[in-house]
Amino acid sequence: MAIDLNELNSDDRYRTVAMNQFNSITAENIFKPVYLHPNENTFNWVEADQLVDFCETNNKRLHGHTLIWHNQLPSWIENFEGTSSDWDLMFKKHIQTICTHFKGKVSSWDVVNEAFEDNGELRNTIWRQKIGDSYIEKAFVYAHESDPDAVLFYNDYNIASKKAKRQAILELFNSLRQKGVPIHGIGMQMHISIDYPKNKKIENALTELSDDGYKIHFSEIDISVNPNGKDIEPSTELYDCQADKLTAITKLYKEIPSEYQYGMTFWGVSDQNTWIRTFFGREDYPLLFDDDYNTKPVYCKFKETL
Ligand code: 9MR
Repeated sequence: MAIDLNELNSDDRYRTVAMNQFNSITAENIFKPVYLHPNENTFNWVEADQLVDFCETNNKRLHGHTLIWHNQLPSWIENFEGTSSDWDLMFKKHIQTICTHFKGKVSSWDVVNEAFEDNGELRNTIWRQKIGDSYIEKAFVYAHESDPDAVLFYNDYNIASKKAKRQAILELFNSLRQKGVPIHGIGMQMHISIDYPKNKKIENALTELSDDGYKIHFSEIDISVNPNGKDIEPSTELYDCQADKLTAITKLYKEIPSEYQYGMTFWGVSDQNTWIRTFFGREDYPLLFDDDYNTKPVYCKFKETL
């Protein structure tokens, strides 16, 4: 599950669920550059290390999200001035200081997040503008140099629904792997809804990625029951559809060879914590637990399917 450290520290219901119901943790925000690397020469480990302690004490696997992304960047990176080799050095130091700090504590990293557009073109991020297309390859090499045991992922959304995006991702990473670049897996975020994308598309994506030898992490699951932002009430019917969707994708996930199943991570615990409500400003109930931390039908059916 994705954890919000403030909730973990302040809400006993949240903490109990986090401790008892999940075996793998991703920080929803505090491992992102704006939190970990607020100034060029300052790294802030305080919150992240608290989460490391929580994971060690409670025997949870910790997944790092994310080293390189175009969002949640500190302003000093956005305003950094220098040649492309200055950028490369800064980028390398960012990645390597973080990977070295968490070596042996973080099992895996989303090394690069959301580098592709849905149409398959490379997103024109600040990293690409300043370092060039090779920033993706370099990020994996640098991360691996600092922590050779970490499992390294590329992470993105719409991998099942957008074929052009998936093909572009596979084309790039297959060619990098042929050159020996250490990329071990692909994170399919799975911000989906009760009827989109169709299960067949999810199945095709799982087959293509695992056939090409990538571990697959369902890295940010939530299942919207109200993607179009209508006025709704949570109903048994909607909750059952949500339970059916999660059951279907879980079964598909379990069909890929076990060595390629990295895990399934939910992007939050209770519906009251979901990013969807804040980000889209709509009513939605996408997670396993309701606003009062009661289990929902989707939780019960998921447990039966596991
Ligand atoms: O859930 C995260 C939310 O709290 C942040 O405000 C937001 C900032 O962009 O990022 C959210 O998490 C994103 C994740 O890091 C990458 N994939 C999409 C997620 C939802 O936006």
